[in-house]
Amino acid sequence: MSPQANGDTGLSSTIPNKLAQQHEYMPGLPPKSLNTPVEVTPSPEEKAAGRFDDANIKLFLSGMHRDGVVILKDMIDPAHLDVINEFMVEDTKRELNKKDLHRNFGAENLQQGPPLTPSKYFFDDVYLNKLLFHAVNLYLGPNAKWNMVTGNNALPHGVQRQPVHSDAMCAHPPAPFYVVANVYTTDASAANGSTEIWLGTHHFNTEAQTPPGPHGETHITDEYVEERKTSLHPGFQPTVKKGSILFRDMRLWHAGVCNKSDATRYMIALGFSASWWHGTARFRIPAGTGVYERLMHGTKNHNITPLMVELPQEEYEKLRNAHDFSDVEKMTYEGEIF
Ligand SMILES: O=C(O)CCC(=O)C(=O)O
Repeated sequence: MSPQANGDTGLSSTIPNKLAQQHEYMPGLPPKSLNTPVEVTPSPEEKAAGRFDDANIKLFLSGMHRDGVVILKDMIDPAHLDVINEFMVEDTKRELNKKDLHRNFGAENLQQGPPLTPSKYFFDDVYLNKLLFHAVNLYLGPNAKWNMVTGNNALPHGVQRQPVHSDAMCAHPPAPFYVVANVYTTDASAANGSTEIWLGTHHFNTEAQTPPGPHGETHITDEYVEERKTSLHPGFQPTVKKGSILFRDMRLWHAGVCNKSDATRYMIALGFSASWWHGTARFRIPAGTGVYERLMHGTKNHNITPLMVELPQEEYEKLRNAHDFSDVEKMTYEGEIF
């Protein structure tokens, strides 16, 4: 393969040869210089078994360790996401009527949890996706804890973007300890505000972050952002088809950017922690609705432990769109030393 075909121009002649060899060894792994995330597409057999095969495991882990993010393609029935999206469009109208509505980082970005009830909104391929659970265990190790269910809404006609930030706003080990599975309920791209991501930045820690603000929030310092912008790996907005999952290491730099389209861009976020990470988060579910039983049953034998707090339905509904994680949904921010 020529260096041009491999996307690696401007390098010494021996390096493209090495990259070509690497590409033959793992065809699905785009050269690092392309600044493109790995896409892993499960076969019908892998979907039926709920397990990735060895070739896809190799590709997935290579992408995650190199880039900190991978797109898991065609994991969810798009028709299920249409149903959730329809709910979220109506939910957004209700949210926008609220006084003092919180906007994440001051941008046109709302925290909104997806509906878990009534059961017509609870889809197994969204919340109990065996391939997703397999990916979580491959990356975080066995017995991962599932402790976050939330979502982000990039409102139409956005004009204010978020600062580049990492959700791992604490001193953490230089190892995978938390992942977020982002599920867009529509096709997502630069046209409608897909999340800006910065490949390879999961290797940074607090040295790249501003001191914590009043709620513990930090962002990436201008100095680090500017330097990265001029590197081969600036931030960009990926194209993610409805039904695919953007699987990212929590340490990855990213930002909610403007949705310039006319329609809401909604994205579910499911968060999983390594079993050895002592976060105290739990996600809220409505009590007495069967959601608890369904989640316990659906995660059994999949090495995933859901950590939940059951709330009376009314209270749950009030808190579904809570934006702060300072209470039970607090994720990992407290850090830990042991
Ligand atoms: O909605 C998005 O695209 C990302 C939002 C985000 O990163 C945040 O609110 O912290």
